[in-house]
Amino acid sequence: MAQYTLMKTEGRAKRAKFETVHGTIQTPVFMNVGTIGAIKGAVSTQDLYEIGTQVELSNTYHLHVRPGDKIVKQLGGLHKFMNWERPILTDSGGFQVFSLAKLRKIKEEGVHFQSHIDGHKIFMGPEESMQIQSNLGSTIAMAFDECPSSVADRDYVQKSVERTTRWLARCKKEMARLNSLPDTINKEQLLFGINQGAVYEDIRIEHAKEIAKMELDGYAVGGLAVGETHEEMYRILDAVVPYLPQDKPTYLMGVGTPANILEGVDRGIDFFDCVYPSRNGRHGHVYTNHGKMNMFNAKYELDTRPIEDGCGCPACRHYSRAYIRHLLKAKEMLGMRLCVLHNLYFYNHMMEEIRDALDEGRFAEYKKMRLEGFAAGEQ
Ligand code: PRF
Ligand code: ZN
Repeated sequence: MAQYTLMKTEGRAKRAKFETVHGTIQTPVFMNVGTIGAIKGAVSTQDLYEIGTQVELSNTYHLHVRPGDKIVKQLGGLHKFMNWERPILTDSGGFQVFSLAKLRKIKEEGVHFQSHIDGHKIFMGPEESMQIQSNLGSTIAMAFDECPSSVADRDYVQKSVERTTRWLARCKKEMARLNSLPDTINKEQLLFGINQGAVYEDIRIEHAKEIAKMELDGYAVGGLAVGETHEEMYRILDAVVPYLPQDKPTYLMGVGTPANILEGVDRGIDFFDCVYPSRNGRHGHVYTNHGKMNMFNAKYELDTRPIEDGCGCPACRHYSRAYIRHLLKAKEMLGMRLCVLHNLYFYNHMMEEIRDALDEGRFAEYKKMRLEGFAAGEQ
């Protein structure tokens, strides 16, 4: 069983450690997104060790469709397959089915849909999602949920959330069964529940109270960063996080910008994940202490400085802005790769600074300094 130890608080912000069978996670943490079992942009697991990644995140749905979770199990599980020894969190497939798959039909038993790769019919419910995640052998499995649209009406959201609660009970039961089987890869697999309820505070709070009773290993807030404003997202977090168990990790799914993360930490979130650093990096957009830079910009043509002075990432330690711009313009893969490495390092490093600030009781000051820096704009 995993052990969550709260080491320090500042307001609602938490500084903790989460001990798992694949090692200890220091929180607050930013998980690096490798949907198919690799971070997009030609980033290897050796790179991840070098840039300080603590947790890798992959997706149930994608790995089920290709190469197939049974294949991954035959190869010894996802850790062995991708040669990564630290914790892995797998998302349940719920969200991806809703955002990617074609022709989906939601029923009490689960979701019928078509693969986004070749259109073949797939059914996924709570049990199937748990079975796939068990085959992958991830450290943390996410519950199978429905993420209603941010503009869904109240009646729909209420019914959807009630179904998500019933699905969670089925996930818990199925995981207990799978963890007790002799050939299960990770018999200590953990389960995080997911709070939903769109922008309706009362539905969210009611749901949080329900899932808090279920004694899960951690609690996520899902259904945010799906089109609502940042202010609405912060309002929901202010309302709901206090109802999630304080002695368990909290996870804000799919969030977000560096500023969103600082605000999330301030509201009691331990885990974050987002495609922004890798996706933006692939487009030549890089994060700095003074906002984002577009590396395609002509003003970097003769710029011999690194992306950011003093940055310890592999791109900044060895290459100039001028060279990276040239690579990007020539569509050379190394250009993308260097921007992705810089961005992931930037996020991982910011989390380390956040943890240090919390340790030393100066998070409020750190947050203020960071937000002012980001607002300064492109240099
Ligand atoms: N549910 C699941 N995964 C998710 C989300 C969700 O609501 C989100 C919402 N931002 C991102 N990833 N299962
Ligand atoms: Zn850098």
